[in-house]
Amino acid sequence: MKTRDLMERAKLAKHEVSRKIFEVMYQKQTNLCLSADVTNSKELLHLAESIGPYICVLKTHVDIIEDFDQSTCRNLLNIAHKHNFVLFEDRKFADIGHTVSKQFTGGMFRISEWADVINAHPLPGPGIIKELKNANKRSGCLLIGEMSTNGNLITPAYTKATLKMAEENDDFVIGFISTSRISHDPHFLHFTPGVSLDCKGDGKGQQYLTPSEVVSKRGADILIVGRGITLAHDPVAAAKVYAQEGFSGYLAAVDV
Ligand code: UP6
Repeated sequence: MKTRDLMERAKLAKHEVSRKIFEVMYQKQTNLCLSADVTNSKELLHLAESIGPYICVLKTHVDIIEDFDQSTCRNLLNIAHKHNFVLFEDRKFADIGHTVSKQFTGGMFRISEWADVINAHPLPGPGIIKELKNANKRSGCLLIGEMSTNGNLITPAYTKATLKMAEENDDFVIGFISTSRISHDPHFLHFTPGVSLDCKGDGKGQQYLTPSEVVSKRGADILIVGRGITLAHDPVAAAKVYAQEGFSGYLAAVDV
């Protein structure tokens, strides 16, 4: 990677959303993405409000929220605006183009109306990207090039093909979900899940590395932390620790 300077990377960004993420990372000095995997709107909004000051991105799984509706959505957008972070819906689209475009724009969640960032498995081929892009170019898309889970079927060749697909669609693909740096181009963002200071795994396939391992050694730009924060005795204090460790790791990291 040629540069880790965030404002330099903001200038190189090819999509409005990646530019905004680099700017927010710089303004708030944080590379923490909170994975707010809670099951009701009240808890989601409480996490967004209390952890909001320490994050650049808030990641949701809206389909696990029992009472998600338009008011949840409006409140979440207001909090995101107030605390200056972007919203990432971790829907992991993985179907034929025709289906994903309906899942993205319609149904109960109307993801395209509020999500700044979405993600997709490249498995179905380029049609998935084309149709998501046709449905709504305003959101930026992360391609899942690697996973954090034990025994996942992704191979180096698959990851390489993911990179090629991203490069061919870099007006819409803003980066990757990955556990290592898979592109050396500074305009792409790497989001890394499977981050915990306390655990090595969750007994359900998840594997954890520490913030410094993912940022300094693996070259992540943004660390995704869920239960390490949400299940902590004091989630705000935990978020501050992850944010501090993550960002100091980013600044100290050598180019990889
Ligand atoms: N996630 C992973 N690994 C991946 C891709 N996505 O853990 O390879 C997502 C999960 C969850 C979050 O869906 O929302 O990141 C990790 O949560 P955790 O920190 O509580 O394990």
